[in-house]
Amino acid sequence: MTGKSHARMPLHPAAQNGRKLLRYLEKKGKSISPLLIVTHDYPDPDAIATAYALQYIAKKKFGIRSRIVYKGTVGRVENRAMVNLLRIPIHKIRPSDIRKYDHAALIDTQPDFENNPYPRNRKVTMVIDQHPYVKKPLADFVIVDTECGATSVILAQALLLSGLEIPRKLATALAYGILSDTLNLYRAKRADIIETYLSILPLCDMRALIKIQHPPKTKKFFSTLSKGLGVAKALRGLIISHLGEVEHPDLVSEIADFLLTYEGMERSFCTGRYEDKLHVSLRSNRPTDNTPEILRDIFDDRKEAGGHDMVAGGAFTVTGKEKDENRWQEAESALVQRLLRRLRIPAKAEFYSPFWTGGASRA
Ligand SMILES: [Mn+2]
Repeated sequence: MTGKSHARMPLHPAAQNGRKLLRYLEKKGKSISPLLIVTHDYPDPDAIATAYALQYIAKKKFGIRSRIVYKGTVGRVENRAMVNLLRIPIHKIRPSDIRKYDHAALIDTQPDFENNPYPRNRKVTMVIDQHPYVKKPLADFVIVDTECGATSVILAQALLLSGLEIPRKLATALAYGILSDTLNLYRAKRADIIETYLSILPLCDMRALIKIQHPPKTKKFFSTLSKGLGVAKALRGLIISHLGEVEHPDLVSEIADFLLTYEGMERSFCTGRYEDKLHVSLRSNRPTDNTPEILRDIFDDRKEAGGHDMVAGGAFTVTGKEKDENRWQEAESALVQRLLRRLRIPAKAEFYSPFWTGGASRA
């Protein structure tokens, strides 16, 4: 539909945003170079692909140099496979990065969100995101498209409109970013999301894409999964699992995704302890659920939870240096109590342990 004869046809929303981005970069050019590209903490494929595409366009078309940084880890095996196979240059943020770069682009996150390492008191140059905001982000340039399915869609459109050659690695990253954020396009609410994906797909390295989607998983993953299943409790379409200490926080969302696939389940809720924080994931397959809103409602500090569509996550500090088992447990059970209340499940309703194999005596 983007053939030459249709040049004056109105662009669909993703393409409009792509063009808006190109125009901004053209106007600013080297005045915003070098640019610090900051993703959200524990970046997911969508954040990684978006950052990578922004770096490519900025450099190749406008001569803007940049560095992609994140806080936390790239934990999920799929995400690590993506970064390794496609050789995506993303780096752990260093304190000196904040000092050295005058310009920052926040990707798949916003200045007011708690899930990025950029100081609240520092001016942000660009924001490109899909998450709903409470307060309009303060920045020189803002695109927040809550209906775009994945932030990668905006960058894929910018790339398609830029006239640049599209490297296979980059196309593959964007395709995976779109797939993973939209649950294989299931959550794609607009036709232009699917159009964008289809435009990028022929340019992909299909072998790399399949390897990213099915990477070998570590023993640690299976032992965490085993534990998560063992302690899982379910009632009324809700399945809950407290993983205890985890090797990396992405395991929490991974297990939550997996538990949601148990037949009869509509929502999954998972927690994991990492360093001094409790990491929390909530998943739903009820299209009417505003999952991020549910999670925010059960957090003390609403800013510590977020997400989009039927995916939500968050983290908050529970304990200091002395790891206090009681405080962890209190935090976990307080969340569950609030969640039950929020979902109007009576407190006296009884959980069952669907996968418990440790003996008959367990309550
Ligand atoms: Mn995203």
